[in-house]
Amino acid sequence: MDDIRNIVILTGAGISAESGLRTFRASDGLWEDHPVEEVATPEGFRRDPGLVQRFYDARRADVQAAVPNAAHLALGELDMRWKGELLIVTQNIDDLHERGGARRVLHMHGEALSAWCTSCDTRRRWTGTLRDNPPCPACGMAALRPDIVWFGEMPYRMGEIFQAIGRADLFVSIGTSGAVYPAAGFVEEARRTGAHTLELNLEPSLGSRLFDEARLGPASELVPAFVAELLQK
Ligand code: BV8
Repeated sequence: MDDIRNIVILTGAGISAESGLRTFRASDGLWEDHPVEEVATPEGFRRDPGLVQRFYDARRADVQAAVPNAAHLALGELDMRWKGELLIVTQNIDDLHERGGARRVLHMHGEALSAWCTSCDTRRRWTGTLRDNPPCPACGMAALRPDIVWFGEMPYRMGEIFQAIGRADLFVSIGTSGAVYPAAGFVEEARRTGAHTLELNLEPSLGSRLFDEARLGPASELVPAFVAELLQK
């Protein structure tokens, strides 16, 4: 990994696993016996808004009770010291990257600590619950939903992500199973535009064969070592 200037890092639930936040695979995609696809979809929200609001109220509380682990802290240090371009594209809805010191973070699937008003389209930080349909502080309508990208919805800031990948010399995927698109397709785009591709994961992901290099192990060990390697260059 020589003459690296611009880096894109994709993270998934695995980077927050050691902070105690359950991954999708570990919970074999179920929540209170509901398939995640059922609660994490606009149809699921229309069918049973209370169930979906409770699902995200629980996630919002879990996120606030969790603390960043060594992997988040290492990426925070990288962000503070890296002189070239760096973009951490996370599929996670927790704020552990930010609390770990990272600034250049893009939440492509939204954020647990944000509420979106479907009436006036404003988004704002939200740390409480939504299950009792509180009024939107901006327009007063009881139209707040989790600011989360559900299955079947377009992920956020895709243009920005593809531009960053187009400029990247290094693309690193950390703690994701490569099960969900378009995130799972980013490594192919990175290869197409000539980046070196590296996977750091507990086990091989569905897209492992697409990476130039794969290191297996827990993020709390692999990520600090990777950052130290980069920064000593
Ligand atoms: C869209 C927010 C189109 C919600 C999430 C058929 C084929 C291909 C695609 C599709 C298809 N049918 C439907 C689709 C599209 C669909 C999709 O990909 N479905 C999958 C199931 C096939 N995608 C979408 O719907 C996306 N939108 O396509 O829009 C469109 C076009 C035009 C106009 C409008 C729309 C939107 C997808 C976003 C859904 N929202 N999250 C919430 O969080 O509640 S997805 C959610 O699951 C995550 O965000 C993540 O993206 C995904 C998978 O999670 P991972 O992060 O990878 O976690 P996972 O548990 O799976 O894996 C953890 C990994 O970590 C494992 O590998 C494990 O080994 C490792 N690990 C564990 N512990 C550690 C560790 N690694 C290191 N250290 C450890 N300690």
